[in-house]
Order: sequence, then structure tokens, then C-alpha cells
Amino acid sequence: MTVQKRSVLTFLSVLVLLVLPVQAALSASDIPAKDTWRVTASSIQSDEFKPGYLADGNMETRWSSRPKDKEWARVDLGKVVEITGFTLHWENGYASQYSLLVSIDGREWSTVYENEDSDGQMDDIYIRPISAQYVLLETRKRATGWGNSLWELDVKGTSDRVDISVVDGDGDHVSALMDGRKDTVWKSKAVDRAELLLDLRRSRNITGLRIDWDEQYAGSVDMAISLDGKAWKEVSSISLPDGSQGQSSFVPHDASEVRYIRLVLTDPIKAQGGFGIGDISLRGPTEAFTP
Ligand SMILES: [Ca+2]
Repeated sequence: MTVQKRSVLTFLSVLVLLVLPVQAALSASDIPAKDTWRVTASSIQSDEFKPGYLADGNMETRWSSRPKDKEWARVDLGKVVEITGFTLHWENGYASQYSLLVSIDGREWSTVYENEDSDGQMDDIYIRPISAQYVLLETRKRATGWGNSLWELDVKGTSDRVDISVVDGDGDHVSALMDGRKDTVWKSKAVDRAELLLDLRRSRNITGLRIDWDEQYAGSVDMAISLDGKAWKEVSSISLPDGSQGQSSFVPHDASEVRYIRLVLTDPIKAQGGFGIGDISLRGPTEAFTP
């Protein structure tokens, strides 16, 4: 090979190295269509409950593992994308304890979400955005004697992310409000009233939300919803019982299409004021509002 050819090749390979990450970054915002995913699982209950049925877009087909606690299902999305969350549509045979892990290469995994007390139905999960190609659901404990069974698993991309802003009360770590973790906490300033605004960025059928409190819970929570961010409808108002530190609150409303959610926190439990929230998660129309 001549020096000239080699330098052209070197130039080309440098060019490829420069161009590839840009392409990856551009394509990272979309989650590939489900019919291109490859789904595998630790086991099936029978041929009627194949792994692929948890990602066929059909809510009448499902994957079910054999009736054991520690089972798994793995999705290969086909390329590296930015993942911002998941929606798990459980069948009655759900896992009350499970973890979600992601990986770039299918070998090294990072745990991005852990649930110790799922109530089944739909788990709508938001995480700190992370690049990955593979998603792994690891079940740890079943809620029933049946296998672990999912009607459908959705993976959220950048366009599904919820924008949260603190209108009143300010405070640090706003991103901790919806990162799927209770141990990362948003704390407001020492105020008697805080106001949070959630923009779901498209209208969704939401029936309320769950708030996982830090030590400084709010004695009262008011919730309003809007489709356009201008016309608001007050839909829910709850009072928290004494001793709600570290507990979860459910703020329900009648099912309706929602894009914006406004939460107003008042009655701080401490004289100096201030509120703390570990996580906020959304509830869908099939959810039963029992803690
Ligand atoms: Ca299905």
C-alpha cells in the first residue's frame, strides 16, 4: 500500500469515526418499531405465551413465564437509542418485585429501576435518560401462584419524556421528581406553598398520579389538569393523614385526556415550611386506586 493510499484510508476512517457518533445521536431520539425488536425470555408457560407477545402491540396476547419467582425477559431494540422510561402492562399474574436493566452491548447491564411493591396493572415508569440497545426485565417475586405475565412492554424515548417545572417553591434536583427512584429527592425552599407543572408533551389518558414523599410531605395536595395549558380544571384535592413521612399518596381523578398537570402543595408539616418528594408516577385508566 502506498503512503498516499494509506493516508486516504486513515482520513476516511477518521471521517467515519467523526460521522458515526453524529448519526447515532441523530437517530437516538426514536424508539424502533416493535416489529423490529427481538424478544427472548427465561421460560414460557406454554406455546400460547411466547416472549414476542409482550411486544407485538396486541393487548390480547401475552408472555407468561413458568410459575417461578426469578424469571426474565429481554428485548433487543436493534440499535442504541435514548431510553427515558417504560410502561409495563401486567396481566393478573404480575411480579410484585422486579428490576429493569439496560445495556449498550447485551453484556454489561445497569439497573435503572427497581420496584419492591408493584400492584400490577400498569406501571408507568420514568427514568433518568440513558443510551441503550437492550432492556432486561428481571422478576424477583410473584404476586400470585401463576407465572410472570405481561400483555405488553413499551419503551419510552425522548419524545415521551415529561417536562417538569417548579412554578413556585423552587428547590434543587427537579430531575429527581420523575426519575423512577424514591432515594433521589426534590426539596422545595422553605415555603408554605409549592406549585409543580408537568407537561406530558402530548395528550394522554391519565387517571391520576402517585407521589412518593420524602420526610417533608404536604398536608394538602390540589391537582388541576389542562389540555392546552390555558384552560384548567380542578380535579382532585386530598389531605394527608399524620405520619405520612416516606409514604405514598394517590391523587385520583376521573379518566380523561390530559397534557398538563398542575400540583399545588400546601400545609407543610414543619413550621419552617418546605416540601420533599422522592418520585412522581402517572396512573392509567386500568389502575385501581388502592395503595
Ligand atoms: Ca401482546
